[in-house]
Amino acid sequence: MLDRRRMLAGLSTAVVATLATDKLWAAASIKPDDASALLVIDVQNCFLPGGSLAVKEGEQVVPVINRIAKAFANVVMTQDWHTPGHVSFASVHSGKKPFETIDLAYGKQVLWPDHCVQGTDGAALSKDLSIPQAELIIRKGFHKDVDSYSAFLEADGKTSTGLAGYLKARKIKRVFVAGLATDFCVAWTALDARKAGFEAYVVEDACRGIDTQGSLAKAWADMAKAGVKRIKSGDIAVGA
Ligand code: VGL
Ligand code: ZN
Repeated sequence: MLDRRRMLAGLSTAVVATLATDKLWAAASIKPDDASALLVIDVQNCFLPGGSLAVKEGEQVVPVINRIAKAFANVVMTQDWHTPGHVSFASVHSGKKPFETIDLAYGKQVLWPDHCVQGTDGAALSKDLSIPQAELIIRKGFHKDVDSYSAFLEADGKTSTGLAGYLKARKIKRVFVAGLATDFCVAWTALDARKAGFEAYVVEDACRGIDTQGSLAKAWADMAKAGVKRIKSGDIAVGA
């Protein structure tokens, strides 16, 4: 017969075991497979400290991305890649300042400081990224009159970058999105990934946001509604 003390001891062992199992499970429950791709969005000098559109704490995503990238056989990086005098630059709209908005033929456009001009050092990927296995670098925003936050579709909502076709041809089913900025290029990429039929995960601590006019809260709400999963880098199993 079990006495009360032994019963309690047995119970607490079971509780501890359950907690420990839960914790291990939560610590690294997602194992990227061959049908998974990491999309590293716009980790470019312009968005890093000293850049013309520096994202607060932007540099902090780099070590996190380098670490999780080890878990991925498939990595695509993006570069915001604007023409000089791009329509998204406040400097080409007289009387307008960065972070104000204007109405363009395709909808509302936030105006930005000049950034990520083709071929400039500001448009270069961070030299601290270390993802030698990355297979594709996709450039976007290179049409002078159309912006492109999303790695899939330009802001006109119809011009494709070709990324969905590439990923489908490579038999990718799920994408993990990281980089800059959470509320613009990361969010628009994750939303378009869902629209194109991919499972989409955003790795929260591998991203940082700009947060202008409530954009960050809105982006998370839009992503939740679209079925984008919000995870942390610790949820991804890296290494053996
Ligand atoms: C981005 C604003 C303008 C981004 C790009 O990478 O999130 N944001 N261009
Ligand atoms: Zn841009």
